[in-house]
Amino acid sequence: MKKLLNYIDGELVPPINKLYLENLSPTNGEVYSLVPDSNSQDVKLAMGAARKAFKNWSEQKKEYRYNWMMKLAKAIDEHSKKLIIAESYDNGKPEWLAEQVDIPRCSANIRFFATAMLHFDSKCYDMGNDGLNYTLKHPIGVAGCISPWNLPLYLLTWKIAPAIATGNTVVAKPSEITPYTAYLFSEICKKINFPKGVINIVHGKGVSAGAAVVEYADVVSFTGGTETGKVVATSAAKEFKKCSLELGGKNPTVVFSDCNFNSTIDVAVKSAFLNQGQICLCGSRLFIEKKIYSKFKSAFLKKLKNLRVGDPKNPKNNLGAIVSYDHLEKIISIIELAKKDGGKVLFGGKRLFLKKTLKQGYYLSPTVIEGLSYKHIVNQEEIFGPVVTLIPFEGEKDLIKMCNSTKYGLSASVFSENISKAHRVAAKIDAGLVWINTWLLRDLRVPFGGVKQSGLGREGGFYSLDFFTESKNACVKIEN
Ligand code: TXE
Repeated sequence: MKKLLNYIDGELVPPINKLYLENLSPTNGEVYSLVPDSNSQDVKLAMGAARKAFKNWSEQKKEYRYNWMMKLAKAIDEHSKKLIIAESYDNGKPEWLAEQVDIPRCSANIRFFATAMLHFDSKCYDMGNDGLNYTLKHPIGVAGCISPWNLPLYLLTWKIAPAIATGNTVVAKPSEITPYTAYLFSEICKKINFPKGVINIVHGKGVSAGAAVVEYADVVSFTGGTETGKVVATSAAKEFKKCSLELGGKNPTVVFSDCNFNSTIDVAVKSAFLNQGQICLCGSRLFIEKKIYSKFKSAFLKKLKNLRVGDPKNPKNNLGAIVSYDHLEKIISIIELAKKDGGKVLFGGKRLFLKKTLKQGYYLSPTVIEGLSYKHIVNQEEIFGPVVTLIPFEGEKDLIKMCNSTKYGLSASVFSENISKAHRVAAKIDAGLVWINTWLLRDLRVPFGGVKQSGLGREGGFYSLDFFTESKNACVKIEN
């Protein structure tokens, strides 16, 4: 049985307590590796390595860090096939999705921030004859980067890259549910002799290893559930640590009668079910203008008939497995609650059992529910699975009230060929990101993050570089 290892001070090492957690593949329900069940002792070791490496790494020229990051990105691309297969097997997503999105984005994240750092500048405030102000942007120290299981290596590199580009060093804690590609990433770092101690990866549970990372890091970047985000923020607040939180969402997809109907159907299906609906940006509440509700419903359901759930290795399959048995059970319990409270399951709603080696895998049909009030808990709480609800609306006032009725505010999509109306609605929806006539069209420079209980702060482009640095203003007296 493969035992994964922590990556500390450039070496791959076992947890000090020699304890391991079982790691299953959701594709077949089988344990296929063991993950270090690290605790604060391992995290302290990693923090020591990161602090030791910080002085040299932070004092090097930007070009030095750029060169190492570009070398790392190249090495990721050279190992992409192995990473794709591993990501799919560990998370359950289709291999084609890992190949088209997850893994290419890992090296893209690293290249993007390595180059962004070369253009990262600051302002000067000229006081004429009196004085001159300039702003220095210094790295903070050791960045604690904690990532979730839905886009494992994609989100881990999205945090590590800006942290090290700005001269910080990192102790990262990947999700214990999907640790494998983080482990392969650390093997790649070791293989190219990436400067020791700059990147450290400690595996383990959130309540032990994760909590220790938050406790000992100088700055914290977290992506995960809203409830966990509250725990992380509370811990970071004790020492006024900068803390970036990317949390859950309950994102509206708004469809007006004057939308481009066929393309809206295609995008709405993708937004609902990509990565088995396990993306914080997925459109899980579909608000359909009343006059086209039944037309949209039948076209949406017809489209679902062509969606295939199955072996993640088969490129013809659209959906793979749900990430874990517990998460599968949580989603099914929400579907049962919806039915109990009068919701009508228009499509799916059941676990699927595949054949032969995959029969113990965690597969679930894409599911569509209608007939629940917008205030019902199924329309209020994030499900984070292939389950969407249809809600008719009349008039913008009614629509905005329903869209903004949840505690979340991450993203939204608005479909209408009337751009003034789409813009007006986009401006009124509580969200950090709004797409008009599209979904998940991403420019890495834009501010990425949520409002309300979807998060704190923004990632992306210079927003990330600003987060991982402290601004210092220097003011010089000008002698006349
Ligand atoms: O997140 P968790 P998970 C949401 C979605 C999902 C829920 C749970 O609702 O159902 O989060 O997903 C570590 N101190 N999103 O389980 O539990 C944990 O080990 C420090 C939205 O992935 O929050 C893991 O590495 N760390 C999100 C990471 O936090 C702790 C994407 C996330 O775990 C910790 C994924 C603690 N006390 C899930 N407890 C998005 N917005 O993209 C746990 N962890």
